[in-house]
Amino acid sequence: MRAATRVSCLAAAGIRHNSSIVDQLKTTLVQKNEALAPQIKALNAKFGDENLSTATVNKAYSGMRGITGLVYEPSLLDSEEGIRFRGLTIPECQEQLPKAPGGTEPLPEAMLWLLLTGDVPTAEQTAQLNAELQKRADHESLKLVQTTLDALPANMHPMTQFTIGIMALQHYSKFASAYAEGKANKKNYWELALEDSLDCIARVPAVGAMIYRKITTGKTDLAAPTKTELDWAANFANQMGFSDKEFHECMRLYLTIHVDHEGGNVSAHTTTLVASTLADPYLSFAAGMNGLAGPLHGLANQEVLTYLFEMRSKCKADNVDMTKDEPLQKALNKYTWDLLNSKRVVPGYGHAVLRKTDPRYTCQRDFCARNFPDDELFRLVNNVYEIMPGILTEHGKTKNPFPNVDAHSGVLLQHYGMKEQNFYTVLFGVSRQIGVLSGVVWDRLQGRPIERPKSVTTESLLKKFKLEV
Ligand code: CMX
Repeated sequence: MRAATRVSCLAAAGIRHNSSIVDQLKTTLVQKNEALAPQIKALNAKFGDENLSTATVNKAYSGMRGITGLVYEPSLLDSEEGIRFRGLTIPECQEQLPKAPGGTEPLPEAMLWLLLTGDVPTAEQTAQLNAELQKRADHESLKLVQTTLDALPANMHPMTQFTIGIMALQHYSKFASAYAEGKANKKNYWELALEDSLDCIARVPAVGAMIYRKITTGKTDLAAPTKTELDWAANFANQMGFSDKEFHECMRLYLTIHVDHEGGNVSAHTTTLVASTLADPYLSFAAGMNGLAGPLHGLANQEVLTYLFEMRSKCKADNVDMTKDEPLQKALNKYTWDLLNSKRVVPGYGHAVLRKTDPRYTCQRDFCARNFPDDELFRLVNNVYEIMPGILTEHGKTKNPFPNVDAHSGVLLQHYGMKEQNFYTVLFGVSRQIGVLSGVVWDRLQGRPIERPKSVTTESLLKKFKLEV
């Protein structure tokens, strides 16, 4: 699509902006899509009937595990080496993506550019994108969010408040209003999706911060105004009331590594599935966040803290010397078997796709080792790591006895004084929007249809295989 045609597409929908960085982003997306389109056409023409995987009866009854049935551009998960964001591993992202002045961790807004375009942005592009997000964050929709959050019960789970907050932002969806006015069409869906996605990514940190303020102070007022010289993650931390520079660096890492985990996980798949109905990005993202709120998915990071605190208080009750590895590991071994024998899962361990220690776990572990090696909770997590793969292997159920991202994130947050563990999944969600909304933009760019896989009943299968039991 030529630039002039592109501009007229959005203007026809009544949306104008004057931002050179958004123009640059859109031009890059158009170019990338134009380069990919003939390859997708060739793939479908030459290999359209090839099998990517087989859907067996067993897989149909097991959460479709092992069925490859989706194309999702922003990231790809390998069961052994973990996630790659547009081809880059986490250490490569840490090395190549622009950082805050004096910092060592990548900036999440740089990750946004990478996931959308497939290119590592320059420091200048990253700074301009941050400025663009700041401009979009200053918006009346946040007043509606605040009024809405103020009306909710103080003890409502933060993830419930989060999805309600996102739904309040939806009232201002450019995609939805252009569609309702008959101004959206196949040519501009992606641009409208991008406009909404940028607005959403700009405003959602304030939604998260209001919720954090509400659960910690009883008021939804933000702790600090946006500072133009600060990046997206540091401003978010400030809005919640955290001004410690080391915590800002921790947030940059946290918000970068939680962005995406390819397309089949519940939050990404739900978001893209709902968006395939041409529901706008807010509706789609809010749906994905309801999935993230499940204890087998994002809520596991909250559950990990409950598990660790349970282990710690049992150790204290039994006078276990927690400074010595051997007695500590012996005690953890016993408590964990009690938990498994009571048919509960060990949160933070296992994964539907990964078969090795999650590199997102490893980079958080490295951050702790660099910044607070003697932290008591960090020691506890390390000791759990020493014994858990052995226990879960002996238990014999889980296909992956190694830790996932959620096994470590709480330790970081606890160390810097963010003690409210039931808030942690909101942080995960603030990050996850960057990946899943990039996926939505690409789905609309590629003109994907509504998703509609086929289901069967057990009765129909019994008939199909002529089985009488
Ligand atoms: N503790 C105890 N049992 C476990 C286990 C764990 N950590 N992980 C898996 N299992 C059990 C499963 O419950 C299942 O048991 P049943 O056969 O009795 O149903 C069996 O092992 C086989 O499961 P699997 O094929 O290895 O794992 P799944 O793909 O079905 O599930 C996951 C993956 C993550 C839901 C699971 O490992 C789990 O429940 N882990 C704990 C929760 C957690 O950490 N979730 C966060 C994942 C990362 C994220 O999405 O944020």
